Amino acid sequence: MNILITGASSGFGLEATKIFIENGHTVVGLARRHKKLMEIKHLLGENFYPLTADMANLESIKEGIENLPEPFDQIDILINNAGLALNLNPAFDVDFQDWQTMIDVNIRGLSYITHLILPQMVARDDGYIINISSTAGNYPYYGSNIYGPTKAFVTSFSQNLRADLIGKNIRVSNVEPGLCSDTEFSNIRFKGDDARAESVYADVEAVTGREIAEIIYWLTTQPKHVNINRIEVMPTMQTFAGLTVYKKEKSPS
Ligand code: 8X3
Repeated sequence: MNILITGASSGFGLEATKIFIENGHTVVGLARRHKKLMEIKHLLGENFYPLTADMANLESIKEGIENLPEPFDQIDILINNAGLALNLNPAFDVDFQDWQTMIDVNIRGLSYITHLILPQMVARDDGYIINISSTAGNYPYYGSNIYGPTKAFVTSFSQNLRADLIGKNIRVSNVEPGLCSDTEFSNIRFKGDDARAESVYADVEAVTGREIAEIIYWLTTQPKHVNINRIEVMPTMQTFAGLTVYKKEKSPS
């Protein structure tokens, strides 16, 4: 099978790329960083096709997809993995530009690439779309600002794709990871403050990027008539956000 993975240069995307190639498949790896993609190609060989494109730039996605050479142009599985969080501040304390970037990549780019690929799957009556959402789309938490809502969109979009694809041999799964280490997620969220990023995972046994990638691969090994709609994954050391209660300051007696 040929798999298109967005955000293939790191984290879940890179780990999933390796697993699919280890299992004899071909992968089109889409990412912004050309140099990183070339290093991955050097490592993984001719079954990996590097597609340099920016998920925030719809033209670059279109050009890349429309110019895929054979046999990489038939996409059997689309893994919409690219996505990011910026900032851990409350909504009133985040630049609108950060919101815009999250909306552009997590919603606009993801929808656009799906819109480009879906018709070829429908024409073949065969395909699989795996969207990488987040527990942040299920449970609001302080500082998630617009990140969680963009992931709530991804979850809702997966469900609606399932509704629209009834009767077709096209599967859709929504993967909802919680706290995961070995990715650049927090380094990007904190804009290069690596010490702060590291502190998120200190003293916690988080789920690893490889473990999420193995779950993604497992989904694709299920019989074709079996659709795993949603799969939510957290480390045992994480649980749901509590219902926050604000306590008034005690007035001085
Ligand atoms: C990321 C999950 O818990 O780090 O999608 O916000 S969390």
